Amino acid sequence: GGINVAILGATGAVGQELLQLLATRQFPLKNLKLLASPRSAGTTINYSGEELEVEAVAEDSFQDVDLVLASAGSSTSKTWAAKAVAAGAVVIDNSSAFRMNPEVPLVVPEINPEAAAKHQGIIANPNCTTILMGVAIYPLHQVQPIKRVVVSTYQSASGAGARAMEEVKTQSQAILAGETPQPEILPYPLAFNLFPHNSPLNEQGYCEEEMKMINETRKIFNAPQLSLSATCVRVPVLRAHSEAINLEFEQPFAVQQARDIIAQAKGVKLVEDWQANYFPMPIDATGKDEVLVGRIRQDLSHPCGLELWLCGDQIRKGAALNAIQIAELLLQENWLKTTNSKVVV
Ligand code: A2P
Ligand code: 11C
Repeated sequence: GGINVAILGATGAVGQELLQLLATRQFPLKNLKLLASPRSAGTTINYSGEELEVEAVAEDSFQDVDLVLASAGSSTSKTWAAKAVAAGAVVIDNSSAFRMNPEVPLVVPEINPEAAAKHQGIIANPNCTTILMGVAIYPLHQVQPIKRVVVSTYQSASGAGARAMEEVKTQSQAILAGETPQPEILPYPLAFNLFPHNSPLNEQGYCEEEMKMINETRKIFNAPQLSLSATCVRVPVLRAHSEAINLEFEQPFAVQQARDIIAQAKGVKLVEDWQANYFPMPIDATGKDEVLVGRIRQDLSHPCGLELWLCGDQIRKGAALNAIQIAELLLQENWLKTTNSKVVV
């Protein structure tokens, strides 16, 4: 039994997490292929006690591969996803390359598992900040439709990749040693600093990361009219993003009811100790599957508003875990086979 899996971007931050999850979740794996850029070809990665060699992705990489877990950036996905599908594989893609393509399902298993059934070879994994917000607010949205979302993010270095995480550490050490290091991976110094997310800006002044939160949430919730606004900020945290979220409903939403819903919802964990003033923190969310949610309170400025705070492991539920959960869903529902032979893109 088991299926043949290839990880495209195996040497990256998300790729490494995918490997860990495959090893620990009893994933029905027959054969595992590790793919990355030519830079990594020939290096080895330990998987469950076995040294596996990394290969440079190439035309023949997807022969006999059932499932590709891609996390090597959007240009790499654009180059290789269609080739993998043509070779008979299903691709779960972590990049932004196909997310807004109407023919590509954009899936968070806790929210819209049924969307995965209609795939034509590619399923997109949403942006990390979008996934974390989605699993936290969708259970509330199901009870009473959300009218408007205003979110501010505090995004860790991991969202910019393994090298950015390393840069924050070396930069911190250099600054503590009295030096003024030049940033190389990130655009500005992140140690002892923060900056608005540096993805490209549109004419209205929103960056790509903010627009992803807006457009992807609408698609996942199947709520094209939902009003959202976002401000995304990079902070000197290693891994685990935080978000301050303001929700407006049509009618007042009782705080205690919201707490009860969050306490029971899948994929989230209510973390609140009002006496101790203890709420979710990135260090507590790191390495956890659940998105930690707390500080749920009435918005003092609006009778139909709620405020909440969350932290979630960006690499795990924000990326690798969500992708693995999609794969598990495909296996469980027998949706791995492409029902429609048309290849998108
Ligand atoms: P490599 O290590 O060979 O550069 P991160 O998001 O942590 O920066 O990781 C990015 C991942 O994407 C790495 O595994 C990286 O491989 C891979 N990658 C980047 N560019 C390419 C490419 N052109 N072809 C294949 N894999 C790529
Ligand atoms: C960040 N979430 O923290 C971003 C990076 O659309 O998958 C991932 C971009 C994406 O910077």
